[in-house]
Amino acid sequence: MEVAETNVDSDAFMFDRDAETMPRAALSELQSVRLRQTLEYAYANVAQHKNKFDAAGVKPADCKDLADIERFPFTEKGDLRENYPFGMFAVPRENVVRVHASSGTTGKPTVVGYTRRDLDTWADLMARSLACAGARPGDIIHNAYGYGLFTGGLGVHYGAERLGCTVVPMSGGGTERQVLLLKDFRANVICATPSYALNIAEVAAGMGVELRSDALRIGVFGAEPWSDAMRASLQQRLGIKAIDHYGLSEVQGPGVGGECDVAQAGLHGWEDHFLFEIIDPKTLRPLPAGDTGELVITTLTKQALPMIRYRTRDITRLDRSPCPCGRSHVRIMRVTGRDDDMLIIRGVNVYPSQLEAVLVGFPGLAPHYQIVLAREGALDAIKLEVELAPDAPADAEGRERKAQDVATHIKSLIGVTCEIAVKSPGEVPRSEGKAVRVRDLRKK
Ligand code: DLL
Repeated sequence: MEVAETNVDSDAFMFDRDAETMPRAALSELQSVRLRQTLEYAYANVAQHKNKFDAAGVKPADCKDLADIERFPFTEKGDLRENYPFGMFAVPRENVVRVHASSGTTGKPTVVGYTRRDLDTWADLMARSLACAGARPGDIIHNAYGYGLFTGGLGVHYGAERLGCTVVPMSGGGTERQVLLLKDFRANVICATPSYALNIAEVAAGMGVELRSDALRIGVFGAEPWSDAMRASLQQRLGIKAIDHYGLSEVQGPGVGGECDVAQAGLHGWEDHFLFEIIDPKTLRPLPAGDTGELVITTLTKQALPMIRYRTRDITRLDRSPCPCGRSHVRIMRVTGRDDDMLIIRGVNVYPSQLEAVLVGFPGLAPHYQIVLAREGALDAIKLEVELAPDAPADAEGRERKAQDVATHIKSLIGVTCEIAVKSPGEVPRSEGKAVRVRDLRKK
């Protein structure tokens, strides 16, 4: 009986109504109270925050309303590195019941920690995000985010359990097995990076397995930038609604913001637990409402690792217009990339996801690509490796034509001139987690 009851597709599971539809004024009031508490808590318990507040000449009591946040100093990845591994925890290490870490391409990893209450909040927010994406209690959730130090696997896992779903804890890799279990278990929801989901779809096609079914409805994709072209491709190949999902380990992991299945247009950032700002990454000043810039996040309820004005480096804008789903929380628009991922190709600023928007769905090309940076003499050279679709003409003439065609489109749509290398099917590396979009061969 119980199962039947929790399976009912009722509104009760779609919203944590009180929290998700809270009127704006009440939400701002809640944020003000929690912000003030967080500033006081961080100042009293984390030496790094205290020292930075003191150096900037501000005290927690100077925060009278939300706009005063701009008087407080930023926190950056470097602060975590300097205090490696546990130096920014606001609670005794014994009260930290879990750590995660990001590998970090250079230097030491960044380590993050959670108290029991932090894990509880995380599971709640992840469950909220999954429900917002259209998942329901009783659904089978195939979780192909990596388990381990990466926050994706365990973060999604506990949220799915909290929602009352059946979790299949796959992690990344073993792609043929992923295909078999997706099919045999009749998963309703697939969670993965978009690039890995594409890999799974392609391997399924190669195995002759049809993943589109009346069971599989939703993909919850995030942890890397992706384009609307990629969304269209995933929706078509898997027969699902592809929903964007955002988070980062320094402020929690997944569950910071999630798209709704109603609008599929921007990620509802959970403002009862986070304060979102957009700054100009050069002047570090807040930008006018709606402008595009760097997302900065302050945690409002974290115990183990409160974060004050964390500079995410993610480039986006905030949309406060009402969403047709009825949720009152701000929408973080699609993150196009990180300011440190921006390429400067012959003087033009380009994010890999802009190139992706041209390449995915391009006639005769498979949706895989890599950008190779090399040094030619004193100049940086950029080569774009694209891959032929299995049925496209693969002779020298066909490749040359395709290269010219791609170069022309990129020039006219993005305004940059790129050298194009046309690879054979399967030659561009596939992802099992976060895709490596840029291969940097330049000598340091
Ligand atoms: O990637 C957490 C996560 C797991 C998010 C599963 C979504 C799903 P980190 O490894 O710390 O945490 O990487 C965070 O990934 O600052 C962005 O640059 C990027 N990112 C995450 N989600 C998106 C997204 C997890 N939906 C960094 N779109 C962030 C674009 C994203 N970029």
